[in-house]
Amino acid sequence: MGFSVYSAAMQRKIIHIDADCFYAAIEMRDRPELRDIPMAVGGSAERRGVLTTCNYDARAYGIRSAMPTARAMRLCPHLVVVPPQMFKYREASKVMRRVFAEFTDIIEPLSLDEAYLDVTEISHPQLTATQIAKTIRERVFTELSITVSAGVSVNKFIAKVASDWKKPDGLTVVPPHEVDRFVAALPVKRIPGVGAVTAEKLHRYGLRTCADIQGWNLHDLRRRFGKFGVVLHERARGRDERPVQPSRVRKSVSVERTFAEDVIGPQEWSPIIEQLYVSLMERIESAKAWDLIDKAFVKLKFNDFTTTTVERVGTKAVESDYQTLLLEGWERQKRPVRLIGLGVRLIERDERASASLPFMESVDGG
Ligand code: TTP
Ligand code: MG
Repeated sequence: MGFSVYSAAMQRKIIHIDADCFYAAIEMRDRPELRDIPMAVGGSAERRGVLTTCNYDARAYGIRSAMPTARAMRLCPHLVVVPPQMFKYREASKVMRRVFAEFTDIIEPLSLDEAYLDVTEISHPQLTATQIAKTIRERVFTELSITVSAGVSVNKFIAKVASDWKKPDGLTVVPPHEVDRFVAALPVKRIPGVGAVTAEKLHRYGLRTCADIQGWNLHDLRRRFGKFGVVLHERARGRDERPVQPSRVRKSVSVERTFAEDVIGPQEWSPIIEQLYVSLMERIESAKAWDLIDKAFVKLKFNDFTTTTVERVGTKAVESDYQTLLLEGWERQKRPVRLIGLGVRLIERDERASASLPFMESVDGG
């Protein structure tokens, strides 16, 4: 699971999620007196600090991430600056990722508050990529009381630009048939990777929108912009073949099966479990993960599309443990089942190394 090969004709469905003024949002959540006033998170002006971020009230004054606090205070003398509390942001980030993981395994985190999700395989007419993005936004708000913006489109590039389109608290969908129009009008500085310097250079050549870039051939773009010219050539046409790459450390091995017809309940699923169990064993074998198994887990999706997972310390990849876990999961809803998944959680390789050989940690390097 987690790795997919697409045929050229297959249209991907990518979601990009990015929390709104992330650190500031967490601080405003926890300290209501910081809401509705310009505020920022960062070091103090006296200590020549810089801002990590600021809320949208502060942005109205031209205040930005990475700005020296002293300069921000000149732009807005009543700006309130609070120190960062990283442990809180890490915690919130984990919760966000847990929400994403309820929908797909193909998650590529870019930073604490940002990730790409590939939902090509899990979306279907009753659960479109747009609906998944909506639900994720709602779920994050329920769990964390912060808003995230989302972009939905056919590749990473458009999804990322789209998530920024109606920030904060925005959802922008660029369906396949609108990609060309969306891209043509796009100012070059919106292309990720185009900073102030490149934008300036593009402008000097009269290139202001992606439509302008489309008028240049690959050769000329390469000559003027080097390797990045190739990227410009692609992006200007709305193309981006980069796959969503789940984090390199494999954290689980699993198999799952969606049924053509819902399975009524445990009395029906024995033969299915047997088959799934065999393919799980094969997966573990080919991943050479036998000695990394931490515990067993199961996943059930019910006919109302809710999903539940069950795992317990001490469970192993033996069939009887899966029977027990499945029964426990089913008891939660007692509804017909659309999908069953079996898996094992793995300990991370470097965790194992440091557990058995603590002195190897620095040599191992991950
Ligand atoms: P961003 O997503 O770039 O910014 P943001 O979430 O604050 O605001 P936006 O609504 O525009 O998405 O970065 C996420 C967090 O990373 C941000 O809250 C603080 C931190 N950060 C820094 O510490 N330094 C920086 O220069 C930037 C850009 C972000
Ligand atoms: Mg953000």
